[in-house]
Amino acid sequence: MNRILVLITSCMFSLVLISESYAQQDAYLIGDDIAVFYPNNYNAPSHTPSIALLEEPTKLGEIPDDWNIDVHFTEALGKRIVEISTIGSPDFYGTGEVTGSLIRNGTTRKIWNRNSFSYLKERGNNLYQSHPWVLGVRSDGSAFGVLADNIWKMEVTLGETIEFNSESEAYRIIVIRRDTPQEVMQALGQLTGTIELPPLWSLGYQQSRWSYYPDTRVKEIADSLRLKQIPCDVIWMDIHYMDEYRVFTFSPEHFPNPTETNNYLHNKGFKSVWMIDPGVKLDAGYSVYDSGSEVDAWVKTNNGDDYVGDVWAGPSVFPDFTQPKVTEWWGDLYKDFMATGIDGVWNDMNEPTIFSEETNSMPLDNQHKGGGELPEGYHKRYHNIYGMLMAKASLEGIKEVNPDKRPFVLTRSNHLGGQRYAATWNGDNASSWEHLKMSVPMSINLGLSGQPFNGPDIGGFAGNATPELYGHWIALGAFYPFSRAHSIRYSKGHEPWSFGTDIEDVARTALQRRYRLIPYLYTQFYKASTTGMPIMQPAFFAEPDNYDLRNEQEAFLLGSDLLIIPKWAENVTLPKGDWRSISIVGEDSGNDTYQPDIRIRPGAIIPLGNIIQNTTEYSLDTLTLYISLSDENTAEGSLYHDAGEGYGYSNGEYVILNFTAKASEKDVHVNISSISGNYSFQNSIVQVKLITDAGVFEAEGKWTEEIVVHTK
Ligand code: MIG
Repeated sequence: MNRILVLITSCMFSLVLISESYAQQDAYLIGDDIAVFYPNNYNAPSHTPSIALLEEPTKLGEIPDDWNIDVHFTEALGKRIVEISTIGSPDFYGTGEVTGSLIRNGTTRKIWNRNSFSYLKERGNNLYQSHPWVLGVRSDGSAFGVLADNIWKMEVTLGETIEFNSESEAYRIIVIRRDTPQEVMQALGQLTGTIELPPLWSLGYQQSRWSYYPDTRVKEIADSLRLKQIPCDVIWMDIHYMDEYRVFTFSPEHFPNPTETNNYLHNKGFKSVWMIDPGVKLDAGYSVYDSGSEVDAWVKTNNGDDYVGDVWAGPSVFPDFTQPKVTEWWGDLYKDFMATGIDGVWNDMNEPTIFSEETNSMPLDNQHKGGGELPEGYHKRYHNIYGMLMAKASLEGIKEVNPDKRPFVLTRSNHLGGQRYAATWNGDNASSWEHLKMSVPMSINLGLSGQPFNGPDIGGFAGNATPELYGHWIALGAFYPFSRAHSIRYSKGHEPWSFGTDIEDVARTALQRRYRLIPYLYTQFYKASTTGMPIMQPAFFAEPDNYDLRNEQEAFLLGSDLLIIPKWAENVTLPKGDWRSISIVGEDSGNDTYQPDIRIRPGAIIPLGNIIQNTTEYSLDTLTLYISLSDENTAEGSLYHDAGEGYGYSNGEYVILNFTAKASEKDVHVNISSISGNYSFQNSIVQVKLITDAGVFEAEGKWTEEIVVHTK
């Protein structure tokens, strides 16, 4: 009776008023200055368990009196709207994988996973991933984060206020308040999880194209990299390795012996990553189709039939990853697959993309059965997390096959929190200057949305790069957290030698720089995995209260201690202080056409290793410390080190070295101030390079002793 009354009144209301305002049902603290806001018509079963959050929030206290971020729930035209108003005029960031400029103010972004070749759909406002998340930074550098805990299609508009709207049932909002943007990122990491510490090899340079085949071509690429002494860790296998695009199979013609191919790569210090798409060819007699049908694995149409859509393999069916029995079956498929010596998995097309549909994806009334924690629901509800659930199922399968190895999954589609399962790349960009330049704010905003392990296709995917463009792209690409060159089929390949010997030299130098920086880079990955801190950071992280840095989107920070300034940058604003240029492989970036300028933060100590050809050669036997003193004549830095593989680190088999440097009148004294962990490592020499205005001063010593650099 009551319900009918409410229905009638709310119908009348929406007819008369169009917009209806909801009071908050409840709001309370769920962490230190982290609050949750519920609309009064919140219906928990339609939104829980949360997909983005690690755990269901619990009440820890009341909203404090000085709370200054208002959350207002309304409804209009069948959409549930939330307006979040904040004091000051904050700059907005985040919102996931986005085109356009670093600052998101004045934009509307559709939160709906979608294949977008060359970022052409909706003028680039709608890409492969969904992150209902906004970071706000006020003029004084104080910051906040807003998370809409909803997996449905949404829009976020960033104007005077932050406004989310969705056709879903009303959803809750979580707000984080902090003194700095860095602290907001850490809080996001606590709420939604962080990346797992990846295998060291995944930090290396990676070579891909659509596709290297047959297997002899793969070996040729690997041989050329070694012959030409271009550092590289990974070769990628795109869809042509499969038997007529059947996932989990190998082409008898082109890859008759994948184990032998993987062995060949391993013997030369390479790892291999192979693609797996979600679509399974509808083909009785094909073992994956048969075993999936046996567990009734497929997403259903509204009539309850298996849904069939066209992808590479032709008419195909799609696993329903909301069902535990399906993820288990899917995970098991990796057993034989990984047994061939495959090191990592690339999940593509998982928006999901379907060629035969006008929408390019599944009908919204397709049915997912759920099970375990997830309720049954239409595709409309689960669309945005289809890719995330696939990546999770892949990850779990791989971990079960190789419990002692760190997994590596790359996924094209994902959702807020999905950094827990997979790294990502920025989809099908184009070989254009615009896309090279845009890759910087894109990657930064993905990092500011909780996904630090990302990078675009180096060289650009669609179209053909010119030698100049490729040269600039690989020179910069050495500094993306995920550093992989890739290219569309029939295009000019993006191998370092594809554009002549001059550009080959550019690529070699660029990648040598990356490999020398691995001790520093790995330390940043360690921090990302333990704190949620992005790896590629906006320049304003150096000085959150310096308003001039807020839209710096050409130069960026790699970790907190290195500033990377692309050669094509036209208009950079740098943080205050004497960020000095460093040369690390003999390059002279000041006079180089391609290599970005690398600047070291005053007060930082950066650990570097040797130039190596791949991470199997990695060691700390020779360690170099680049030091630049602060105005107080001190510096500090740290280094994380472990076996680079496996889980020994979770049992204390790691070391963290903390370095300090302090100037006396004539000398600078460099020490290891503290060590934690008990991983034992070889080190015969530590070289110190003190970067000053008067030049570079050098010294050598042992890591167990103080090293003194004479400066006079
Ligand atoms: O319809 O597997 O984004 O990296 O090379 C294209 C072929 C399917 C899209 C991916 C791209 C990959 C390509 N895939």
